[in-house]
Amino acid sequence: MSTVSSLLLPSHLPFHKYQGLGNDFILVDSRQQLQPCLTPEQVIALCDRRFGVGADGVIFLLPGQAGADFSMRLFNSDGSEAQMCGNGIRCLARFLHHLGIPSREDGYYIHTLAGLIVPQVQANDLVKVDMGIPRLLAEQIPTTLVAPGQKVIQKTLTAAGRDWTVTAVSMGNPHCVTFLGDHESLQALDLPVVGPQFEHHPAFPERTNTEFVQVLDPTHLQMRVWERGAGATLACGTGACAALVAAVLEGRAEPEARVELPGGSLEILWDPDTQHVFMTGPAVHVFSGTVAG
Ligand code: ZDP
Repeated sequence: MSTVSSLLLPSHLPFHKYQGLGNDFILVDSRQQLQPCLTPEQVIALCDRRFGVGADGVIFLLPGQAGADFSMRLFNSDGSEAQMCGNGIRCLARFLHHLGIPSREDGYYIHTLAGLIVPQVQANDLVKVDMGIPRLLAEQIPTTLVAPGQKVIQKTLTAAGRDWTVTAVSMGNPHCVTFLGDHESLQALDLPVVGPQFEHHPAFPERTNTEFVQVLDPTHLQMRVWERGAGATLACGTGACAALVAAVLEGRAEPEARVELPGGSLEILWDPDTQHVFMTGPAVHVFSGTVAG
């Protein structure tokens, strides 16, 4: 990322830093406002790890709408907005819990650009999230890899000078999942070179998050992620859900599995009865502060 001026930092802004498996966020309490109070340039400046606070993204807590109690908006460290954020919504639930705000019986009802998401705070820093039903049709991803109305399951994508077999899943935001063969190494993958070629591939008009996955056994996956708008992060909640859904669709995994990411593990369940995906993992408050004036 190019150098940003600290002049763009929003003076006197109170914020709360949270992380889920090392995927870190600056949380801004905007319950008194209707819109996010920062420009994309200010988001980029805040997320800068040397000139700013440092984070993978900025999350705004906003008033509820469409029957939900609160709303969440998330901006990536490049200033672009994402529809959903799995690790981020666990952090948001923990923040609401810290504020002493009681949830409904099954969790906090949070409106996102991906619809209603319901995180429930549990013991030991854990939060379990009803992530809703994954969307699989080409126009829902969106992707042009196949015709509208069709699913992208084990289709060929050419990137970084070779063919990859990919499955695409929307968890509200786009994901492109590739399983490595038994003799390929996740560690040897040159993510900073390969990742951007997936992210900006012309077959994904809104860009895409990209997961490279190794199946250790049907209940244990390992993955690395290249995130749209944030690059290589230590974890991606929506990405772990997409990886499990893709593994089930390809007959590689059980509907319930542990997904291991560089920052730690998430438990993912794709409930065969309701089709909803449930994600359980930690969310931790790191510090709160105010941007200098
Ligand atoms: O869709 C996107 O642009 C993602 N980069 C959003 C962030 C996803 C996240 N890492 C997650 O945990 O789902 C926060």
